[in-house]
Order: sequence, then C-alpha cells, then structure tokens
Amino acid sequence: PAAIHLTDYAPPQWRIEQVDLCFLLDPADTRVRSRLQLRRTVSQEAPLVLQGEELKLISLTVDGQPMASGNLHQDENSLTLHELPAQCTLEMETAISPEANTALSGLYVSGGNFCTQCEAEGFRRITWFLDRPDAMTLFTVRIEADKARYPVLLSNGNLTDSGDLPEGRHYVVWHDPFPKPSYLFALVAGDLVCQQDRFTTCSGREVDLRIYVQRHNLDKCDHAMRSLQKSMRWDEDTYGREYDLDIYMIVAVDDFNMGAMENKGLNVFNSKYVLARPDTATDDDFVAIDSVIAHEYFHNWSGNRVTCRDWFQLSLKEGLTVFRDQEYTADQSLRAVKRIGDVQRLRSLQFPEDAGPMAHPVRPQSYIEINNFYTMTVYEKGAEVVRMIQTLVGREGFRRGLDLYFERHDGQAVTTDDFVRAMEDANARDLRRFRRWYDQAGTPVLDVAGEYDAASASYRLTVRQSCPPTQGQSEKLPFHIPLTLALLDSQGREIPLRLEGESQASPGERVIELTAPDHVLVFHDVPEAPVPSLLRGFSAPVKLRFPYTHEELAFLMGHDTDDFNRWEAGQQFAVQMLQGQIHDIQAGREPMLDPLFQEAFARVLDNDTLDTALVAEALTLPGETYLAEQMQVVDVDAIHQARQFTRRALGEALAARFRAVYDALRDSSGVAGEQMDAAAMGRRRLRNLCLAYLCATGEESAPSLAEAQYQAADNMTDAMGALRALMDCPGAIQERSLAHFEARWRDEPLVLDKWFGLQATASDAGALERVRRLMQHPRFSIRNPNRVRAVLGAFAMANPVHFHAADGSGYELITNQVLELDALNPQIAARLVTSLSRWKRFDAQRQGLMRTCLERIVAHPGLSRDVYEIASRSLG
Ligand code: HT7
Ligand code: ZN
Repeated sequence: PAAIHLTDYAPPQWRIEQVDLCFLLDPADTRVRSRLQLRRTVSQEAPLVLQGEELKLISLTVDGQPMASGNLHQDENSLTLHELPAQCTLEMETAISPEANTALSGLYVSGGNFCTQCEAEGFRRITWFLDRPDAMTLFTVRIEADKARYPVLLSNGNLTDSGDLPEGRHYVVWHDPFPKPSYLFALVAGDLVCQQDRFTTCSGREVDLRIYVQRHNLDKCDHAMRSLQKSMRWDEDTYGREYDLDIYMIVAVDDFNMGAMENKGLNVFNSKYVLARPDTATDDDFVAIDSVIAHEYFHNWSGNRVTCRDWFQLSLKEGLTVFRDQEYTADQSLRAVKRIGDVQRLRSLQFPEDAGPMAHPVRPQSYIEINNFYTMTVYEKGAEVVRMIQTLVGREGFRRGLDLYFERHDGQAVTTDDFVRAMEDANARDLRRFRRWYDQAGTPVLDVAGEYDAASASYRLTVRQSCPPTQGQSEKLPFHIPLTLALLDSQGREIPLRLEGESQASPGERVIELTAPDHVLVFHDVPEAPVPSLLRGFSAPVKLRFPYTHEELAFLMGHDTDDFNRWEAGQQFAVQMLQGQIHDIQAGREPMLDPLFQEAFARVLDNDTLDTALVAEALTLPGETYLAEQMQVVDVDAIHQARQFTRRALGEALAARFRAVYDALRDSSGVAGEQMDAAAMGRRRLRNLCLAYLCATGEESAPSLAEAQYQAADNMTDAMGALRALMDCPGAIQERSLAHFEARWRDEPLVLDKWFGLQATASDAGALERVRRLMQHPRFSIRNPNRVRAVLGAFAMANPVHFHAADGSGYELITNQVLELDALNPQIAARLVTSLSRWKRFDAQRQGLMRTCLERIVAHPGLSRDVYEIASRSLG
C-alpha cells in the first residue's frame, strides 16, 4: 500500500456547496440518494475525483442527464468525472449493506439500530464524496425507515420536517446550518429512548439536551447529563465558547471502535462512556465519562467550528481538545491529582510509542492508514505541546491567543501552524523554534547538574538537552522547553530567585526557557545548598535526569511545595529502589526494601493533612510498563517480582498502619447521593489501596477482609477494589467472589468487561488458558471492540509476564487473534498488533519469537492496510 505525504497536500479543485442526502434504511440493502451542488474552484477544466469504498453505484446524472460513459471512470475506491460544467448538480444513488459492515466505519448496525462513524474516512463507505476535512458543505438529510422498528431517526443540526409514509414507514428531515466536513456527518436510527434536559446559554438561548439509549439503560444517564451541562457552562466561563444549535444529542451504542465521536450536534458514544450508576460503574468510570463527555462537547469549537485542513493536522483538534478536557477535569477536583494521572499515562504509553518503531511527530509527515495515527502522540503529547504554549505565554496570553484563533478561523479548515501563529500574534511572541515540537519525534532528555558555592552564595545549574534519533530523523534540532523550577532551603521553603544579570530577586518558582543545547543558570544570594525542585508540574514532556541522593528524594517527598513534584520524588525514589531489586533478582540475590524509602512512605501514609487522593497516588508504586521503559533489555519477570516483592514487604512492614487507615476510612463510602464527590472518591481510593497492600502480604486474614468488603459494597468501586485485591490471593475466596460477580452481572456487558479484564491481567499461573476460556464465554464476541479490549487488549498490554511468556505462547495467541480480527475490523486488529511492535527491547529469544509473529502477519494474504502499516513498520 502507498503512503500519503503531507508535502503532497493540494486544496480541492471542486467545492460541494450543498448536499442533500436521502437514506432509505434497510439493514441488508440501504439506498443512499445524494444531490451535490458543485462548483469548480479553479479556472481551467479539472476532473472531479470522489472517494468511495464498498459501494454499489446504482445511478448517476449531471444536471438531470446521464453522463457520457467516456467521461466517467470508476475503480474500486474512486469515481472520476471529466468535463463537468464549472457549476452543476450531481445526483447519485448508491447501495450499501449496513448489517454486513463489521468494520464499524461508515453506516452499520449495532444492537439492531443503525449508526454511523465517519471519522476519519468512513463517509466514503456511505456514498461517493469529497471525503476530506477541507471540503466543508451544508448538509440536509432525509431519513426514511420502518416506523415500528426505527421510531427514532436522527442526524446533525435541527429537525425541519417529519411525517408518516405508506406501509408503516416514516421520514424526518434534518438541516445543519453550519458547513462541515463529511467526517462530522452522523445518522442514527432505532428503537431508543432519551433522557432530556435543558441548558440556557450565556446569551440566554435555550438548548434541548438529549441522551439516547436502549430502554433498559435509561436509569444510567444522570451522570452523563450532568457532565454535559457542566461542560457547557465551563466552556463559556473559561473560554467564552457558547453552544450554537438548538439541540445537542448524545447516542450510546455498544459496538464502537473508540471512545466517542463529536459529530455536529449528534455525538455518538461508546456506551462505556455514557452509562453509569454507582453500583455498575467505578469512580474511575465516572471520572472518565465526565472527561469524554466534556472532550466531545469541547470539539464543537475546537474541531467542528474550526476544523483540520488535512489529517496530518489531527492534533490541531485533538491535542487542543485533550488539553481543554484536562483543564476541565483539573477544575473539578484536585489539579495535582489530575496532572499525576495524565503524566502517568503519557510516560507509560506515549513515551514508549515515541521511542519505538511507530514514533512519529505530533504532526506526522506521512501515513498509510490515518486510523493508525489516532495515537498517544497526536492526542496526549499534542496536549502537552498546547500546555507548554500556555506556560510560555501565561494563562491570560493563552486565552487571548485562543480567542484570536477562533475569531480568525471560524468556519475554516486550518493547520497547527495557524494555531501557533494566533498564539504568537496575540502575545507578540516568536514561537519559531517552539514549532519543532510539531515536527520532531522522540522524547527529549534533560541532563541537569547542580553545584553550590558557599563562598559566593551562588548555585549553578547546568542543563543539557538531547533527543534520541527516531525513524527518519537521525539528528534533532534543540527544542524550546519551558523548565519550571524552584530552589528549596533545608526547611522546604522556596528561596527567592536572582539569576545572574538580574538586580532583584523574585519570590517563588520560575519558568526558564531552554532554547539551546546547553544552558548554565547561576542563581545568586542562595544562603545554603538548596535542593532544586525541577520540571514542576511536569512543565514539559521530557525525561529529566538529576543525580538526587535518596536523602534528597525523601526530603522532596515530604517538603516540596509543588504537589506534583512531591509525588514525583516518591516515584523516582521507588524507581531507583526497584531497579536495585531487579538487579538483585537477576543476580540470584534476595531483594531488599530500602529502610529510608519505607520511612518516607510511612510518613505519607500517616500524614492526615494531605488530600486522600494525593496520598493514594503517592503510595502507588510505578507501573511495570514504566519500569520496563527504564531498562536496556526488558526483563518482565524480574520487574514483576521486584514490584510484587516491594508491595508485599511494604504491606508486611506497615500492616498495622494500613489496617488502621483502612478502618478509619470504613464509614467513608457515604450514602447514595453524596458518594460520588471527589472527596468520597479519594477516600475510597486510599482505602482500596490499603486493602491491596494488606492482600499482597499473603497474610491469612486478608482475603476474608476483602470478601467482607466485596459483599458489603453498595458501589462498584469497592466491589472491584475488593476483587482486584483478591487477585493476589488465589484460593476459594477468590474463586467464589469471581463466580458471584459473573452470575450477578452477566447480562450487563460493560460490567462483565471488568470481570474479563481482571482475569485477563491476572499474573498467576495458567493465565493463557484462562484467556482462552474467557474467549469461549457466551458473552464474549470478537466482533465487539469493548470485549476484545477487555480480554485480548488487556492481556497483550497489561499482563506482561504472560504475554511475554518465554515459550512464545502469548505472542501466538495474539497473532492468531489479530489475523482473525483483521478480516472483520482492521482498526481494532491494528491496535492489537502494536503490542508486538517493540520486540527489539527484549532478550534474543523473545525478539526471535515476536519477529516471527510479525513476519507471519505481514505475509498473510489479504491483510488490511491498517495492520500492514503497523506490522511492517515494526519489522523495518
Ligand atoms: N474524533 C474522534 C476520533 C475518532 C473516532 C471515534 C470513534 C470511532 C472511530 C474514530 N476514529 C477517529 C474521537 C475524539 O477524539 O473525540
Ligand atoms: Zn477528540
């Protein structure tokens, strides 16, 4: 398959000024009639090239006349029309089969209802079109269907007409007054009910809010509705963005490739990100739903009103919208807790991507299949890039820049460069060097060293930046990096900062702008040797190296005035200790728990002035994938053993304190109504963490404690907290609790996914057999992406010990499933292949096994572009 390059971008030669669509819905044979008002945008004759996939063209006329056959060329994925008048009307009818659409892209059937997914290139699976984001069009959509089977018929914009038709059929007409690209088109038809509410915008307009679900889920929509209303208000208050249609609809569907889709006025959601009741969804689910609802809502401005010129600009909307949803969540509860979660995600998922064969810039230069570029880099690193701009220009400057961006580009399809230019123009700043963040892949490294000179009372920090080579980019130019720092005295107070050349010291922290490979920062009037607090709040997506002693890390854990960095010091300390233990295990020695770490850890546990959510974060050890990132050759077994050893050793050493905190938080779950606030969530988090440490000890009474919690739980967080803790305690209690859960929830697919995931990630012996058994479970289906993620995705991405079993059995299982899945749903199959892509990080034997699997995949006949791109890049 051929790659598409950013440098080949050319604007479309035709504009579709208006499109009228008429859908005659039928699961096996849907007819799509389209009328396109076309206008040529260039002066000389130019062919009109429309895209299409798996379409049957039934008829075509131009200005009511059939085309001369010599002027019409159709191949598998394109329709070319020659010698068209500069302005004309093109009418077509196409036939499609939604029920045969297992790829879940275009128009498909889920749970007996029709729905669409058009981003990135799904619209071409519905009808022939200029299926590219810079082709913005006014849409009018008529839908006709059987009234009994499909009482609800939805599309974008406002409802303008509806009525009955002969033979039990009915119709609706929707008109969207905002021009949009085809990827934002949506249609939903089915037997759905809706929860309805209202929102009054800042200018006093009334908006009708509706969440459509299957009838049995109507009692799980309250949280999503509240989230939508909060997001709408927040975007007005924070960024001055008002909603623009009279209606905003969300539809929950069970079969969905990703999280949700921001179609204009008609968001389609994976039901996982809508449905929640305290007894069916965990606190993490509630928070995730709030953030995805917000994310899709925020797209109405950052994505829909201002969209992307081409798919290389994807981060223009995704990086910016992730940044906006992160800020929204940070404003809902504790900012530092949100930041910690985001940084953990970035470091455990994006950093590895940026260091592997799939590494690509935030604005990629080329792709084979765009669906493979909805990545952690485009989304999460893209959000970090936006965050750095805010750090550089300040919050007010950022708001000015965003206002200018929306004002300048409303109704346009633009580039990341346009975004940066608005920030520059609104703030009179030159961000030329900063733009390299969009073009250069790889995670920069900052090597920092400090030296105190008592005689001159000065402290000298030297900072060197570098960036490892990535595919196609062997040399990197220096990045523009905001480094937020403070110097702490021995009491933990921030020392006022006076840099060389400055006449006055300023209190508090500073943002230092690094633009060169090397910087020397000399601070004066420093009364004692300070402990530097560097990269506060994770001010840039880089790897920081500073030779802290264990004593300094323990000091920062207790004293840093930056919440994020206090957590970070604990993580660094834990990483250093775990690395030592990994070496010991590899050398056949007994690992040891560092007493200094234990003390610092215990002090955090005992600190009742800290927010409980923050304490829970601080007491969570770095994850196995993050630890793997720190190793030259990944040793999954030693990593797992070291981490388990430390959990157990801490559990044993501090058992009485864990138990005391656990008991003190016993009555904290609260009663329904007040149990979903951030404080209650923080308490549950800490309490479940204590339980997990207690269960990690292997102590006899621990499983009963977990079982008692499981049985008494009135909420899914505590039920799952108990079950998860029990996964460390094989035996009768674990078995009967798992069996109870399965019996109770087997008819709630989203809840059962938790049960699938827990077992697919269990590290005890027999994991592979268990995964095979789970795939035979009557509720498992390879056609449902949530099920695939819960079983196969969880196994491949979150069960390193068994996925990387030395005999290659884990790789074999995943490879076979990838190939089976590829024929049905290439997008989901491609996601699964990424688990094999970092084969070079492992020992020779595993490398050989993984490479063989990748070669088998690439050689498979009829392979999709999606899987081919990931597998072949991984091998290359
Ligand atoms: N903009 C959407 C990205 C998307 C997607 C969503 C559902 C299924 C397939 C999809 N392909 C691309 C989601 C978002 O970022 O908001
Ligand atoms: Zn998005």
